[in-house]
Amino acid sequence: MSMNERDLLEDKHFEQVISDESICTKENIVYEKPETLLDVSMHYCPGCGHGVAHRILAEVIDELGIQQEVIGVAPVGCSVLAYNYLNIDMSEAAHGRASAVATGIKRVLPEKYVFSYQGDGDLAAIGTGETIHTCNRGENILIIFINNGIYGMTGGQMAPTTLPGMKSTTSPFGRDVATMGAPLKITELLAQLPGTYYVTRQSVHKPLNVRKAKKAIQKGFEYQKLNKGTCFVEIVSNCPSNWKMTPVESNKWLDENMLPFYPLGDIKVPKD
Ligand SMILES: Cc1ncc(C[n+]2csc(CCOP(=O)(O)OP(=O)(O)O)c2C)c(N)n1
Ligand code: SF4
Ligand SMILES: [Mg+2]
Repeated sequence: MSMNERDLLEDKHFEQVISDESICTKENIVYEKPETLLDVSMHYCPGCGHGVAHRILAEVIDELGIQQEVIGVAPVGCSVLAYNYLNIDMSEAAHGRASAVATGIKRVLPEKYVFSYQGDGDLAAIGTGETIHTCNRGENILIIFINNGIYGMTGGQMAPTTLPGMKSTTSPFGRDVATMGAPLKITELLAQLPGTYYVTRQSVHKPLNVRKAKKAIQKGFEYQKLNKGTCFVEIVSNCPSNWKMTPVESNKWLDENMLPFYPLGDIKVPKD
């Protein structure tokens, strides 16, 4: 049998298997694209946590059935194009201003579910003022905060969240706390403010953590209906490209270095 004939036979066999209706049943489906996630290629680097975070956000929106009721605000940073991936109403905000834009949208349309999606440079550097005052006012929005310890989009500069000793393009010998300050644990800080209702830190580097992060986003939306204040979900994430690691190495590094400094779990939970 020639190579060509063998290939044809294998193709035929493959077609038989995947077209076999007894296998391709609804019960056997283990993976489906959420409706809220558009069927387009994402620009994220391979293994980047942004893609996983988008997926679970889309799944929650589908499962709560709020696709027509939700409005998102995209940041500046690698997730600047989030509106191209989520099939919902979205607005763009200038760098750092997403929570202020979300505040305006929620106040004009209080019946809608409103969230911002922001990186650490966006939320904890240029947008520190907006973030603190949004949370202090207790705006009824959900803030999703992707902390990868670096300015991803612009080429890996030091962020407020960069770990002590961690190398970046602007701290090539590692972050020196004496001259560059200590990393800002903005999530713990925001939990102190009376306006925050639910504050939690999660990650998406392992399947169990992905499920927990998804649950946290779900709670953030559910609590929004109670009008009790700001819900804040931090997701500790990776940046394989600027950390200069493979995706697997970056998740291991995250586990061993990011999580001891940014421990996972709820920081503020509703009392009633
Ligand atoms: C006013 C303003 N200042 C600076 C920039 C340049 N800039 C774009 S993205 C970015 C950092 C993004 O980092 P982060 O928010 O952590 O998002 P990531 O890319 O890591 O997800 C900066 C400084 C800008 N676009 N606008
Ligand atoms: S640069 Fe980093 S944060 Fe940005 S898409 Fe690539 S891996 Fe993700
Ligand atoms: Mg970042």
